[in-house]
Amino acid sequence: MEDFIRELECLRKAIDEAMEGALLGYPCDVPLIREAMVYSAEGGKRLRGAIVLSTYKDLGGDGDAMHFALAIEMIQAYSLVHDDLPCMDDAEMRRGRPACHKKFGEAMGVLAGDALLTLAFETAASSDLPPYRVVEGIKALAYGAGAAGMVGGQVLDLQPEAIRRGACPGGPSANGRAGAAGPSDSDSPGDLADPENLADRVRLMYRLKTGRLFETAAKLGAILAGAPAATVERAAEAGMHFGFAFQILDDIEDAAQGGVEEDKDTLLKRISLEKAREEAIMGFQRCKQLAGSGRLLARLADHYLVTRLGV
Ligand code: GRG
Repeated sequence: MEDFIRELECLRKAIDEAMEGALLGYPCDVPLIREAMVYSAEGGKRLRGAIVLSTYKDLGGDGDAMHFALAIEMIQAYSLVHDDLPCMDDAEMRRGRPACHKKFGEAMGVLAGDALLTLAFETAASSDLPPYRVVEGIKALAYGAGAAGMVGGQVLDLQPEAIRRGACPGGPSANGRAGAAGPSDSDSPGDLADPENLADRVRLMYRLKTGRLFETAAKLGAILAGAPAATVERAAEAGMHFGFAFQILDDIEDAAQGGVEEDKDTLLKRISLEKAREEAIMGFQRCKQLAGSGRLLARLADHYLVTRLGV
């Protein structure tokens, strides 16, 4: 466990340094937007970037995948900045300090998020890795961050009432793209009087909102290393299971601190704390199996199982 923590810390530091260099070195004549971007990109655990780098190395990559680690962390930072806005989650604090819009104002929060999102793609496109892999990587990044991924999940998250009433279309199905992290991948709302269908709505939301970016991280490492399609798929599936379990764990910890808002749909509310905990455990365990022992993603899953779920 010690070695793993050290390795994770090493990757975090490398990503932090590269991020600072990328943002401070970016040719931009407007100091305020740079300041808001630097502020928003600081302080994360860099889990997604670390998964890109370690998967790339584990699968035989012998170049530098840092541009993609930065890109996914820029997307992560943008998503948190926008998620904190008053029109979304309306959160005051992020990463232990005032959220971007609290420090710089709401308009700057929108713009800092926009600038981080666009810079992510410019950064990925500047990678020195083989161009066809870079293009595939950029496609994977866009897919994971957009309507079929994080943005779609955020829409479901914002519409719990509509989902309950059946007014919201089922949303994009994760079917076949990443493997089911929950029991059903249906993209039809089904009978919304049935609690299991409501639970499936939440599972879909978790897969898209949180699972998809972890899926993308592992997938990117594999694509950039030139792994065969089946290996890319397996890495993606491991990442999806990790992200799904990670989101449930976050909900469990929020609930323990009394931090769950009334109008937020969570798996805990739909199927009970104990059953949700079981799904988180299954998700991390499945991730371990798929990622393979010794891999950073498997050790990360193990770390959460042991330290946060007491398994
Ligand atoms: C605004 C398009 C858009 C999307 C936002 C993922 C998301 C979608 C919002 C985050 C909401 C949230 C706090 C979910 C809980 C689980 C989670 C993804 C936490 C943040 O990830 P960490 O813990 O964060 O890896 P750091 O700060 O370490 O990067």
